Amino acid sequence: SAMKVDVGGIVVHQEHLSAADQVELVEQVRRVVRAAPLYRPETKTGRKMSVRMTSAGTYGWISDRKGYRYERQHPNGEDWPPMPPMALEIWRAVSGVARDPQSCLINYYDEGAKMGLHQDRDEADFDMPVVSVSLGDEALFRVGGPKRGGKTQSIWLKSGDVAVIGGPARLNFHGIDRVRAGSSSLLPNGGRINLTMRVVD
Ligand code: MD3
Ligand code: FE
Repeated sequence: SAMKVDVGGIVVHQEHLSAADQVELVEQVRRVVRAAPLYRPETKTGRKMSVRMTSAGTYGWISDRKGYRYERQHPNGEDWPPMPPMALEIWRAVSGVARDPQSCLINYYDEGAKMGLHQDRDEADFDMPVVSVSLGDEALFRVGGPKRGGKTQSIWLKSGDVAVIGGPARLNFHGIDRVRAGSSSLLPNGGRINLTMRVVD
């Protein structure tokens, strides 16, 4: 089984997915993206995020001029497609909880995309963990404590890594500083995909 490392209370299962499993999961993600296209969410202030997003499952995370929240439909008005079966399988293997996730957020980072330090607080029950799967180019992930401005630690997340965020780390600030373009050949057009599974309500 994979090597586990702890970074700021987040358990990263390095190389959790074999090369063949990564290819299969990317195919399942492509099926979602064909039905629910990636788009760049707007923030309240009208700026577009650099990360492209879509979702699968009962709920998707969205942001627009009204703010951010979970919704049952893509901004195009259609229900989100079913969660990729392999994503659900990964959750069941590593989450440590009996409930299944209700949302799988799909983030796509091209060269230059990043995600500023933030907390994930849009879910009802912070006792429920978050499970994240990295595919494609490596990304410099940063995690701090539960207050903005504290010390942070960084780790390069690589294709096939699975991170489990639970317990006290669940409300820690975190973000993606940058993506190392060309570091993986998994995605034909390069870039990075991150899947984030959550229980929402
Ligand atoms: C640490 N995504 O979608 S996943 C997000 O790589 C998000 O796309 C990043 O942060 C990405 O909200 C990081 C790993 C992750 C997810 C949730 C966390 C780390 C976390 C919640 C609390 C602390
Ligand atoms: Fe987050």
